[in-house]
Amino acid sequence: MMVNEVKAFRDRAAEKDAVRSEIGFVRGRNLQSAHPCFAVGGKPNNKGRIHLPVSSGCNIECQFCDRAVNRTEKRPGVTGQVISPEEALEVVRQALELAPEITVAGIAGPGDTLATPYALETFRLIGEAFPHLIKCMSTNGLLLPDKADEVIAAGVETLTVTVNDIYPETLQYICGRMHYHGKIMSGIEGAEKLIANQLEGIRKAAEAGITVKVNTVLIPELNDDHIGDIAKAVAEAGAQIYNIIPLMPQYNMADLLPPSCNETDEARRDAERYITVFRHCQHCRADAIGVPGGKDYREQIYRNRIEPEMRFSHG
Ligand code: CLF
Ligand code: SF4
Repeated sequence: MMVNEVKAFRDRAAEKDAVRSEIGFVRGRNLQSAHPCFAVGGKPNNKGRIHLPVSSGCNIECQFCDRAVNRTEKRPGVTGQVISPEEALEVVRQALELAPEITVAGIAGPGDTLATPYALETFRLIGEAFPHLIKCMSTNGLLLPDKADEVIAAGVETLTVTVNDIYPETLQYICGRMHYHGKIMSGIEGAEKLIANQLEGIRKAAEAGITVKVNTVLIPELNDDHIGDIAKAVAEAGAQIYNIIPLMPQYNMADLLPPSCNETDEARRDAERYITVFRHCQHCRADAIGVPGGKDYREQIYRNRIEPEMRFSHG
């Protein structure tokens, strides 16, 4: 390599290191190496997470979402069972014996974590019993401004908010009806409320020192031509990392085509102009246990308590 090439290579490496160290720290641990979903760069970090399926209820009706109880599907919103916060403690204890590489206790459904009180109750219990685990919550954000103080008090350290659009004209066709403060909202009015609450919730959480990631489901012909705008808005609100999940066509979007790999790559490049992009997402089930993409221990842990198959109603 010529001297100038070596210098350029070193500059690029230094820039990447700077971005990684900006992702955030939890109790002195760099999330880049301690949390599987905050590992930016070319390689995953081989840390594990346990998802605790304590939250079955939801307060919105994403038009691609089909929550289900079964043992076979590998996608978000699916679990083999719903457990109580107390049962979650025993599940974590067993999982850590089988998979000590687990560093994160996450709650990602199968519904929304703030629509019912069980996720926050579980985090409080986990914080007492397993203080070394990073507490990670995923939410649609509708109730985040209302519940931010409780989320902070429960010790949540990393938070994912799913923001599928920042324009109500398109979001209204993605988020469906929502139940908010005893009222049913839909159309532009509902979408505006969801966007406002998500951005306000991200601001509150980030200001409190929680590291915020945003997930966006990439939906052709709805949000695919303005992913950069979404990334910019959530970065300005305080999010530090961004994950684009290609649409898995289900429910009222079952007839849509998912985006191609090229379209997904293009959306990631669009987002990367504003925010660091995470590229190792494994579209985890709500009861996944282990390193994302590696061996899953859920069958071993839940062997004796698989519930009958069912689908949740959107009604
Ligand atoms: Fe779970 Fe999500 Fe926390 Fe990770 S998953 S709540 S941030 S601990 Fe990770 Fe799985 Fe992708 Fe989610 S690979 S689906 S981004
Ligand atoms: Fe499904 Fe949307 Fe509710 Fe998540 S927020 S459980 S994707 S309807």
